[in-house]
Amino acid sequence: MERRSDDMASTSNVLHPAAILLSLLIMLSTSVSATLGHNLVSTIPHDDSAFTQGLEMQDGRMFESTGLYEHSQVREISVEDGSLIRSHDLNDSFFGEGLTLIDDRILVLTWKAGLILEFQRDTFNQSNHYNLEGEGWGMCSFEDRIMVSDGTDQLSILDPLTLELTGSLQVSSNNHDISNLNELECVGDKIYANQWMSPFVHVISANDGELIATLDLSTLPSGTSGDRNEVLNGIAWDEERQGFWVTGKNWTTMHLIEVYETDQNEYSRDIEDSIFDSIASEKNLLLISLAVLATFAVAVSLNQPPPSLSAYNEDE
Ligand SMILES: [Ca+2]
Repeated sequence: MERRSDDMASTSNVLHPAAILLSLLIMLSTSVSATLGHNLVSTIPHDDSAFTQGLEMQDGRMFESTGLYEHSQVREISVEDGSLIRSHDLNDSFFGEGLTLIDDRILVLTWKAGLILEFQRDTFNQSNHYNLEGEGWGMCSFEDRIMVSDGTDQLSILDPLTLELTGSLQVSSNNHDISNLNELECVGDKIYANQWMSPFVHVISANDGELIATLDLSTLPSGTSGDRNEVLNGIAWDEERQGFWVTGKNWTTMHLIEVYETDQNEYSRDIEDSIFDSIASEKNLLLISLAVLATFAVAVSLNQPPPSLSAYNEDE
């Protein structure tokens, strides 16, 4: 025990405030999410009457759900040219939202009706419906669970067979406002989430809800008139092409993009910027850190261990 006390006292004499600040910055940087880049691979037409709410691919086929009362549909569209293959009108009383596919079932959310509608994938005949608590915004599915957004920063988890609520996933981030999560895409162990009224797709860990990265798609052309409601919404992973199809509400185009991590220099700048954003947003931590720095600076200038360590030695 005495040996350990000596080590700690000795170490305290060589600690420099700059080293402490560096450690603080490294600590903060570990909680910062990364920024992703994208390449535009190809573009196909998108029906500009489609108020896109959900987009998903299965076995090379693309399915879309659309919203607005009296205009909501579930659709299959050609991934080659964007043309409509088949569609089915939802009841006029339903405002369609996101969709996902489980085997040969298409599940379509309704916004405020408290229902999830089920259609047969190959006929679009409605085969069932399920109750949903709260609002429905976006939906995607893994093999063992369905994820549902409701416009908050929390996702509901449903059983893929019964659609009963089995849990929830709180999405967390130190630096970003991640409310208004909307259309979803489940890929691997991640959830890609459109954020309503923004050009951002947030990449979320499906395991713990932590925000991993954010994709900024503000440079993609929408072809819209600029109506504020015609926002980016709709993301579907294309396994064959190893990219994401993305579009928006009433967009005239749909884009296939490749997603990549930004280059090292740009990534470093993002991290540095984010670090200072973190410091600004974590005022309490900064104040505590300044107090620690002041204490150690005084201790070093007096060439003696800080009071706390002196007390520790005396106790020993
Ligand atoms: Ca999707």
